[in-house]
Amino acid sequence: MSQKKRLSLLGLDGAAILKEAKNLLAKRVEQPSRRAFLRNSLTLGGVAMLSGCSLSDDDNVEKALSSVSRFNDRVQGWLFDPNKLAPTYPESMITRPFPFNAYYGIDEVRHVDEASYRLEVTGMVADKRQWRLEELRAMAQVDQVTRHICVEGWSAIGKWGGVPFSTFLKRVGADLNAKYVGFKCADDYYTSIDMPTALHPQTILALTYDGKTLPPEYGFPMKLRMPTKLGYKNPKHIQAIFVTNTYPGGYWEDQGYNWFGGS
Ligand SMILES: Nc1nc2c(c(=O)[nH]1)N[C@H]1C(S)=C(S)[C@@H](COP(=O)(O)O)O[C@H]1N2
Ligand SMILES: [Mo]
Repeated sequence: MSQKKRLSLLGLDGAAILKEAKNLLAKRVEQPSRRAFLRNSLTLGGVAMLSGCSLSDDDNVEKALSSVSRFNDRVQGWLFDPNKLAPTYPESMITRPFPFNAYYGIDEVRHVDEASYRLEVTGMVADKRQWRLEELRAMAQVDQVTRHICVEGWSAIGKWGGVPFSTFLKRVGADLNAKYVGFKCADDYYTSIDMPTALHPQTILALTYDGKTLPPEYGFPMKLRMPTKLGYKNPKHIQAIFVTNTYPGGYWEDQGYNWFGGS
């Protein structure tokens, strides 16, 4: 995708960014450490992807800095709320079609077979038995319309339904004082979250998208949906869930993305 396209997806104005970049360039003499900061800072992981430019050129560095900081400002507003609840939206605001994203292209989407699928639950839980999808569908379901935000520089509103994750964790007798909940996926993806986020009222083990069984591209048979976290923290195609005190990391997190990734 071109840089212009990415910026326009962010609702950013290229000309305005250029102007800001020039101002920043003018200030460079007074702030020699700024570029080094941008290059080295892990909290700006994904900066090159977001801006679509290589960080080898002064102009691009400042453009990237500017677009990232504006995107971050907007993201803060979407993720952080005084009530600690992420915003919800009317169904009329659902983004159609909803974007697909993974570390591979859509032609390589994993197709998990429902008949043989079993969700594994291990670690610090009392009940380590495996779950069939039907058993999860039999539990009380909720749904919510929330915004998904990807660090690559796009966001979209979608509707996910499923079991509140806190209900599930209590049902399997998880140690709610444990530090982490980790996820292994049917592709090579993996991630992990802190226990307070796992127990957050808007964190759901999603079985549906837009009122229908979660399609393969959005993570069949299930994904963890957390509107308080960035896209990469929301694992699709969950195969195993484990509760642990040992830091499990994550696919992108181990490559420098911020582990907390949200509010
Ligand atoms: N199993 C798995 N889960 C994943 C990913 C992935 O590559 N594999 N990508 C993550 C990222 S970076 C994003 S933005 C979202 C995309 O979800 P979507 O395809 O429903 O938009 O999935 C997240 N969960
Ligand atoms: Mo993402």
